[in-house]
Amino acid sequence: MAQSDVDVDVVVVGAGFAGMYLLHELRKTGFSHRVLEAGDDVGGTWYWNRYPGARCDIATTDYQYSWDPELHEQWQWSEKHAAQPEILRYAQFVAKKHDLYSGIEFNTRVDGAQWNEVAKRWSIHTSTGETITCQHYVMATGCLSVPKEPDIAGTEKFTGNVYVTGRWPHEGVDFTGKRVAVIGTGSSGIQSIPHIAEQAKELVIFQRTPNFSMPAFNGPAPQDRVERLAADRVAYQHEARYSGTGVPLEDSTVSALSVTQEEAFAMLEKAWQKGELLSLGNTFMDSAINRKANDVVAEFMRMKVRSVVKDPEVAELLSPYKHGYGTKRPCMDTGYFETFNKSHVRLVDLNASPIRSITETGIDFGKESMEFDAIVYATGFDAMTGAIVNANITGKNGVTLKNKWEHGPLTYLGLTSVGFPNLYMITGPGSPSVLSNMMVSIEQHVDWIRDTLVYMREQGFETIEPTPLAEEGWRVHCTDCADITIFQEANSWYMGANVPGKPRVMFPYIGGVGRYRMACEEVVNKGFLGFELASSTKKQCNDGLVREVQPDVDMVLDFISTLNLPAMETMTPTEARAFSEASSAMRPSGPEVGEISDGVLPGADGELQYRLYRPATPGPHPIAVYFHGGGWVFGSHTSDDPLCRDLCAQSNTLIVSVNYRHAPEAPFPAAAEDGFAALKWVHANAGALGGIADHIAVAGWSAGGNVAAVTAQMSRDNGGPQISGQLLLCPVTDGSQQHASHKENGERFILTKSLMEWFWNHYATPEQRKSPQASPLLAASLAGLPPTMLVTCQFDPLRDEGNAYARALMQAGVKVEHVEARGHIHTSITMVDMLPSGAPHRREMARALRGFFS
Ligand code: N01
Repeated sequence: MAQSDVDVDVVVVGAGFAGMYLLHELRKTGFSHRVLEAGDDVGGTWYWNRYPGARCDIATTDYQYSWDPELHEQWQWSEKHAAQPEILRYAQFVAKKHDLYSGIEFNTRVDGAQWNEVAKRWSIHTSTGETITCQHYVMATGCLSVPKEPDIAGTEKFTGNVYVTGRWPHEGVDFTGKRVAVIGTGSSGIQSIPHIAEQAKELVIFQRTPNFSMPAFNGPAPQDRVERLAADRVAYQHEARYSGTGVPLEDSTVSALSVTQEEAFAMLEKAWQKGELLSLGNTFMDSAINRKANDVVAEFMRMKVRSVVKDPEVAELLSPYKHGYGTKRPCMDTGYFETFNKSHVRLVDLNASPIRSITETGIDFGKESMEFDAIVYATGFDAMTGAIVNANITGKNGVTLKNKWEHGPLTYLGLTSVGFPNLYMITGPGSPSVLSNMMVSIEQHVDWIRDTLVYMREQGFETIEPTPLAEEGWRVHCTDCADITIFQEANSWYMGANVPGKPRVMFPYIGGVGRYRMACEEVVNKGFLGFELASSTKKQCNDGLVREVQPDVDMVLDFISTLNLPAMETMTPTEARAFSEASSAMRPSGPEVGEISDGVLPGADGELQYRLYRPATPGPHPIAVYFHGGGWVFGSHTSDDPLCRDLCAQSNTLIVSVNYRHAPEAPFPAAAEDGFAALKWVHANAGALGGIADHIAVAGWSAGGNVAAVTAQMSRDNGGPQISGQLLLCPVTDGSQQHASHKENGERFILTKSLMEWFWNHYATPEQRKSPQASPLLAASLAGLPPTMLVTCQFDPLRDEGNAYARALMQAGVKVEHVEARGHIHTSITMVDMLPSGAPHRREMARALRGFFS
């Protein structure tokens, strides 16, 4: 270890809002510390970003500290969206009030840090030549603090004035009478361009990607927020902390696809008039997850551009088409689009006329060369990871964070990383950070770090480090969250796409501030789940995963739990049927298919209704005889309508959904016998139905999966009809209900252990359940059954009996494709157009169905 000049409990890098608050908390809790800051004042991002027009996009009611209630009385904001000088003054005011200046070393950079595994301490090397050792090392370096190197040829040649928005001269810049080029139209460009245009003689804006921007309508803070805050500050802040973005907003429950464009635009206009960054994205529940829903918002925004910009060609160039609204950080402006109506302002579309080179005197682009007195680079940042990996951090076994993160940042909770004990990142990658009100996220991280340090001190632990399992689980969860959105379609800095060579992953956590906070709380409440805490004499490690259920499924479960619905097993079958029908009526209908028609077919004991879903393509088509879910007690030929449509549309298969008889009126073996009767009838009438008789499969979900599996066995045992495959989604296969998943997943996941018991009690006696026609897993032999696609869900009570059936089929020589749907529950894959995470599995099911007939 390098010779240490001083040893402290904690070293903090950065004196922005995160470092300042942490310093305050370290003093309060009595940890020795050093706080190092590269700049010569507090303020972080607001210290560096002094370009004209720089403002915060989050309203001042929300973008302020909550930890010192006196501040709210002592500091009055002048505007709804404060400008950079005022925010910097606020930071200075807080620093003076709490005597923070005395605890910060300015003009001090950190050159590198190494973990010493023997001493269990970090060695920090500073630009002042000092080496500090410490137990805990905190990077409070901000998410957008390292400007991106301009990746444009010839930048070094220009002899005029060069400015970078993120490193603006403190004394300001006067562009009066100057020919100015601005490269970049993100938030920094969009905010600064109107101001530069006011002074410059000539202004040329080089745009690679147009951005969505709305006017800030700056003025006094919004009255409704001011009043809510004044009425009950604590409640307001609590709401912010558990909200989606760190700003109290009611989540929309309206789908953009459920209203006409006129209605949608009226709703968006209302949001627009508010002049709040999050209002437009929050108008519809699905604009972040559904491309078509997003298009509604995007078109509204383009309409707004057209209404301001007089030249239609320029308006078109300023209108984003290639990325969805919100998938790149949307902007707030004051007069941005109006600027393009000025005669001395020109827009250059870099897609049509790329920059060939910066020259000594200007810029060569397309077929032109232009001379400039100044070039402004508003080209963005090496976001989220730049400041951390550039700090030369070396953890255990000489591994650097830069190397470890070569293919994307790996963190647990965005706070810590395996191999780097006692290293903490405030608003690091994998935390909501830039997708949230930073003040709320900063405070949460500082509180978490403070409480963890106090806990370790009280318990006598020297080190804390996440486990590989927990870190990988968090990576998977972050990816799951991103996968259900359309964010990954955009070449945004959220995805690392703005920096050449940076891995393309979603850097911030997109699951929401409140859900993230609950995950952090859960980790702590479960004895630091996924962390190893250790000292020379003891160790504590409750290894595990904090978020395993798919994020959209989790949201639905949370929503359902707020409804306090009665348990179905407390109802009579008639009540349960009515309840089930009423719930189904609220679902999205599923995709269009060629034709839907209803009919009747002869069952084992009387007529059965069926619904036929025909693909839009010319027939004849292969056929799947489908059996619905509902525990043999409820459901019908129409109750799995969205799933049947989806299967039909995606697999190009004719689906015949059969309404078999239900228990308790028609108990075992009625459903099984009806299943087999329906199969025989469909086979005999395949041609008339528009299908192909020797291309028939059976399919079903839940109890319907049971009926399908039993039907396949009956056709094998009774000389046909020959079937090409069976598609079983979460099937009931074993009436013993002794599998571990019944207990493990017996509560909270919609299908409960007790509901499953209720179903069985209505359908079959304990003795009858031993029959393979009730429990297909118990068949003497499974040999000779058709190729099978079997899907089981991780959080389904029926998971293990489905898994057992898949294994048994394989052992019997049946060709089986078994999908174990991670993070899913019994019902989630059937929830078409509601739960995006189920879509890939439905695609797999449709592919398998097609495959049965090839
Ligand atoms: O950076 P950006 P920013 N040739 O990356 C273009 C926060 N912020 O500094 O989109 C030509 O968004 C690039 O084009 P493209 C906020 O979170 C907040 O403006 O990559 N052009 C883009 O147009 C924000 O999102 C506030 O195709 C090049 C622009 O430069 C984040 O900081 C204020 C190029 C960069 O936009 C970053 O904003 C300001 C090249 N080689 C910032 N390279 C407030 O709260 C890049 N571009 C108000």
